[in-house]
Amino acid sequence: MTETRRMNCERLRARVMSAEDAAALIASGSTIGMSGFTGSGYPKAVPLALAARIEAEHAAGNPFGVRVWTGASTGPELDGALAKADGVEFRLPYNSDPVAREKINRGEMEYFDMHLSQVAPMAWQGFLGPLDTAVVEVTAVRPDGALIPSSSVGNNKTWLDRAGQIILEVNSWQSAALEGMHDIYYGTALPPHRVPIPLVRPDDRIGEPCFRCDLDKVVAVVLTDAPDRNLPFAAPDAVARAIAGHLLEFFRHEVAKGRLPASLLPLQSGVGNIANAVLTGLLDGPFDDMTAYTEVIQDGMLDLLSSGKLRMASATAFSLSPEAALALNADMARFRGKMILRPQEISNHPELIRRLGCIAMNGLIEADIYGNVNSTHVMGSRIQNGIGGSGDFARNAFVSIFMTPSTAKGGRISAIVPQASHVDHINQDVQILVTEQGLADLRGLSPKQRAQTIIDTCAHPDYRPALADYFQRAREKSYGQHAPSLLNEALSWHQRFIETGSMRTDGR
Ligand code: 0RQ
Repeated sequence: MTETRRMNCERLRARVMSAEDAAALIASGSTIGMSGFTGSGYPKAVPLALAARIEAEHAAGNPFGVRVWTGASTGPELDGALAKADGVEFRLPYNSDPVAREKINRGEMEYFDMHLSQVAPMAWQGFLGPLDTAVVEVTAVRPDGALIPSSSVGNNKTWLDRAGQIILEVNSWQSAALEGMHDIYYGTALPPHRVPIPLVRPDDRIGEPCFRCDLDKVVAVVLTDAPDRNLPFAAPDAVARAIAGHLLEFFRHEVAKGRLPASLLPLQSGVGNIANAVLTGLLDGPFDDMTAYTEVIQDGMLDLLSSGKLRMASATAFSLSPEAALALNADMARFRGKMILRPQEISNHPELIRRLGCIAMNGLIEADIYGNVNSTHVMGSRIQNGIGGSGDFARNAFVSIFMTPSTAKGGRISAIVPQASHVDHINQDVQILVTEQGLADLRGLSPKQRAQTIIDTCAHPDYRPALADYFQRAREKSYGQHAPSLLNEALSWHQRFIETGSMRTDGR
């Protein structure tokens, strides 16, 4: 049941309307900045109503499409519904919806995959064009019109400030106890007026608990009561546990060497099951009083907060399984003092990541023997999700870790390849590479040393001989000897999968 008591602003009461009426205020061809980040805090009613409207317009023979900007991934009611309706002409900055992914890979939707820290600055710099409408989910509207943010902050501050008109969804499913958890920083400016961001510890609060909002721009308020639709995490399997084990051993080693403090440094953990498994592994590790300065708070991070091992977590959104989201909602008041949600330009800010010395841990699709990482494009051309925040963190971290199972697709593909078919993270930004086979510390190694270490430590034993053979021949025949490569052969390694469905050479 929707709660009108979440909408406390007298001035906006006259703007309360149905999602259908609100969607009717969006023109074809317009650019919409929507809330939403990794399945949290996205609008749930207006995008569905807009999708229905688009379908009706198409059925009547009228073209209708919109350009959609968000924080990151959203949910089926937004990306899924709009993609199904063939309503999205252009999308940025991150997508993990399967329907939208298909459209993008069929060439039916344009997609600008970008660093998440750069979305708000680029919007302000005017590089992305005008923003017509903001559609933003909030937890409540205060009497003075200030907006209490929802389960993600993302780019909402920027959308509210930049958009010509604003549509609010006030979602009473979100816990009222979210009030006070957010820290919205209004001190960013464009060059040459930029100043240092006054954040020196992950738990520093430098902003305000609410979004400011020009009430004259609010054209509609839609009341909803709908859950965030996050995906469940798989229980850590043997591969995930082995990766977590190697990482814990590495952290112990670095603490013993005096290169990391006993409470480690602020953790950043990427998306997916492996990242979540590593957090779960830290529950049993010897590290206490840890902090997180990251993008998303996953189930594993909540468990660490509950156990007391993690003192606090700063992020821009929750990325929880449905069960964990319900449990958190029921217990939000207990967690509120231990979590801060910030705009993504702050959660992912290079200046802050470098200053705090984050430990970045991200997944990958493939890494080559020199440590270049492909996070986004299967076989170099098919987008999976996007670079997300992995580049913001990898380039600026105290130590940049990438982790992956050593094979994909039931062992038919090696995650370690002679030459990455697409590069998101250059080898200079990849310091530690870890698979279930082992952990390669690449810091201070030349390309040839890196190649030997990665083949020996990270590659699956089934693929080691082929990689070692390639590396040997590359050293004999390469044009240059700094990072030996045989260009035709490196590419045919991938071609083999496309032609036979397997990278294996033994026919299995
Ligand atoms: O395909 O779904 O068809 O089975 O890729 O792979 O194993 O489920 O891995 O969920 O950990 O995601 C890099 C995609 C890994 C993720 C990536 C296929 C595999 C499967 C997914 P199916 P898994 P994960 C901050 C951090 C970029 C954004 C980022 C990601 C599918 O980590 O999106 O880091 N990273 N953000 O079968 C062919 C290979 C493959 C392969 C995997 N070598 N060849 N297919 N797959 N490896 C957070 C944010 O920014 C929001």
